[in-house]
Amino acid sequence: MTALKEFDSEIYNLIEKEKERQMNGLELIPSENFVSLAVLEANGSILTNKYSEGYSGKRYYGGCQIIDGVEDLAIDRAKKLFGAEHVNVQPLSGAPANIGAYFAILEPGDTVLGMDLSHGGHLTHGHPITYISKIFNFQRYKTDLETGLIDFDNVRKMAKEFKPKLILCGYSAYSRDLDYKQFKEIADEIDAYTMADIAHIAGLIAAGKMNNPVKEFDIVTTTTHKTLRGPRGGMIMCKEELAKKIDKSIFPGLQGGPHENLIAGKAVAFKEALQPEFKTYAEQIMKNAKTLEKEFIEAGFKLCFNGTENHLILMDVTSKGLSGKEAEKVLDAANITLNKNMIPDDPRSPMDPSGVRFGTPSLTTRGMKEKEMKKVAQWMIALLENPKDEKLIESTKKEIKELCNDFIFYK
Ligand code: DSN
Repeated sequence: MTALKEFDSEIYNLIEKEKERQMNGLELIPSENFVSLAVLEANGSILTNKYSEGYSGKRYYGGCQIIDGVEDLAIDRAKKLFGAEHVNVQPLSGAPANIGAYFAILEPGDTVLGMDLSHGGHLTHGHPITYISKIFNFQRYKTDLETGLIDFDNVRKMAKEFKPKLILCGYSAYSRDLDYKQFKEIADEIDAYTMADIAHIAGLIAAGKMNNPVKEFDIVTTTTHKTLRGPRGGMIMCKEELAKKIDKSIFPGLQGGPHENLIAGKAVAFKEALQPEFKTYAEQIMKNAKTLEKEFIEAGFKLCFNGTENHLILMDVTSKGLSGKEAEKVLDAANITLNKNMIPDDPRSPMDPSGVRFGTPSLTTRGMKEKEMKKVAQWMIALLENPKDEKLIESTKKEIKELCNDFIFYK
């Protein structure tokens, strides 16, 4: 970054500091990851200069012949990766992907059945604070508090009662796999569309480690930067018969010019995910999550949804006398980064909820395995059980730095 360093040392220094933070700490936010240098180079390339509103072969700007090739490659690779009939790689992120999908198939006032936020859903799945909740009528189902699974009898009951035009699944803080067939059966009974938001687990699905809704569902949305390990961005996959509606909804319905440098980054990440090593990576993410699960259960912590079948864990910390905010703070002080999070039917507020959410994609990218996960869990447990012990915080921070030195990802 010589040009940046020379021209803007303030931004350069902040980027260097952030790199140091990322490398000297344990990144456990389950929606984050470390992209390869190849992805970074594509993201930072001269493709950022180009306007290309429209789609391949039908652009509103001249000079798009090369850009078409970039976007076509991204689409072809995504189709291969997920078995999708049609792919739109232009959504700027997960929220526009979801909103674009709604506008493609719904009319204002239509009903959508989605998951409650505190049970693992997402803001864009209809939380009352969002603008889309003023346009569509969102009804929210929940998980079964005993089993941690989706209560399909209740989903069916709600589907019959509210007659949604769309049934939505796929979540941001849910740690179990999903039975997409059951959602599809219920949707077929009431002639509703099906949509899955696989943002968190896309990499695990691409690697064949979790159930894939793409064949059965009408629409599947995702971000590209979580377990899929690509650049920040979104993507929509759908059945061929919805292709035109989806494309029109993203552009010109919702967005302007796509960010082709990021689309190139997506193409590179998809190529990486098509390699055999990516399967090993996805498998290790899940093994690492299972290792954390075991350690926390043995230490008497309460895991929501009865544990994990993917990359993340949602954990109630109140039984240890802490709130999610306090837990986040003490771990942060020792360079362990995760996020406070609501737990199902949380009696506390979103800014100071009962739980924390953490996961293994970033540490697995750095090459950490079960042995390191045990250490990570032990550090976390000791800190959560002794949150006021400043000496412990300082010594843990030092030990973490030593471990991190053996797993530097960005030199
Ligand atoms: N903000 C993302 C997450 O952390 O899960 C979802 O959009």
